[in-house]
Amino acid sequence: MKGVVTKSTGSWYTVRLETGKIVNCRLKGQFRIHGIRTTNPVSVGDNVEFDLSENNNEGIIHTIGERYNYIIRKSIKLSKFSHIIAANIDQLVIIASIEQPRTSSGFIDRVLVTAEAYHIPAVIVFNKIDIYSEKSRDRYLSLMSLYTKIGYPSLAVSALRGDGITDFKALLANKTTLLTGHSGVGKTALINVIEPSLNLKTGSISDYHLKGMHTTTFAEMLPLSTGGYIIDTPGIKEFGLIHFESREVGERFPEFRALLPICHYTNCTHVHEPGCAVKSALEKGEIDAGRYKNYLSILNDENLDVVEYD
Ligand SMILES: Nc1nc2c(ncn2[C@@H]2O[C@H](COP(=O)(O)OP(=O)(O)O)[C@@H](O)[C@H]2O)c(=O)[nH]1
Ligand SMILES: [Mg+2]
Ligand SMILES: [Zn+2]
Repeated sequence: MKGVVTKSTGSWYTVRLETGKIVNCRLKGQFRIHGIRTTNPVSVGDNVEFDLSENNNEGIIHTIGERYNYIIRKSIKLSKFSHIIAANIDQLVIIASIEQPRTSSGFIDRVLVTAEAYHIPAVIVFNKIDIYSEKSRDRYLSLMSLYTKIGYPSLAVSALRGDGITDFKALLANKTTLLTGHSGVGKTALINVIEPSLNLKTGSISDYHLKGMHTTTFAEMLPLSTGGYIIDTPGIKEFGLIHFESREVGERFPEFRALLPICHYTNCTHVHEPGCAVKSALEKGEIDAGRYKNYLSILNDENLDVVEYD
């Protein structure tokens, strides 16, 4: 039998069949996956094959399908090991807000760079457009046009008023989506609007404290009635905190990457090198000054204002 792992609690795995049926599974013996040393051999999002036990109420996983991507977090206690947060993710959706709370472009760019590093397509969704001042409205419209031009689809929505919800729903249909964004931007509210039956708790202040208390948090995939899943990851806090090699950062900015072949030096970091195509594009206003500033911050590994988020 085949299914996808939607939840894992360490030794038990919740496996969902195509029919929607849920089977609780365990692993058969020891699993070793080549290439990475992990604390969890099977993660949320893994496609698995299993046999049903004799009494038919539990499964024994014997095969794990090849992953086309996965995101990891270094295990704190055993630094040589990684914890796979989720596998086989179709897209990363960043929920942002201009107000209450404000999401900085530095945060957005850092998440985008991380998504690029994992080869996961990213989409930016501005929520709470119902409360924006005129100035905030100009801000999100200019950010939307900036990111769309670079190649990141962007959407404006209001979980409260319903703007853009049809598009948001269509964006998630039949895909496995990892949602991210600062606490309070309305991730849970948006999930509730498109999937009221889930009835998730929004704006709960205990949320953060609960997370802080548990050392290990497990991701969960929520099935959508449109097909597809949303990954709700309490442990995603560390997601944006990857360390990047300086050579690598420019590769993760698509509009910079496109210009690198024109830079005089093949290993140009676009900072001080003569004949840099990125810097000349910046001077001409063809590269966004904010993006360039955020690029320098990531390059210098400044923490920007990466505050707590989930
Ligand atoms: N005005 C307004 N408030 C919203 C909107 N979406 C969410 N909220 C509110 O913002 C707060 C945080 O929402 P929540 O979904 O818990 O955020 P999360 O931490 O990202 O999951 C709650 O009080 C929501 O009611 C929106 O589109 N407009
Ligand atoms: Mg929430
Ligand atoms: Zn350059």
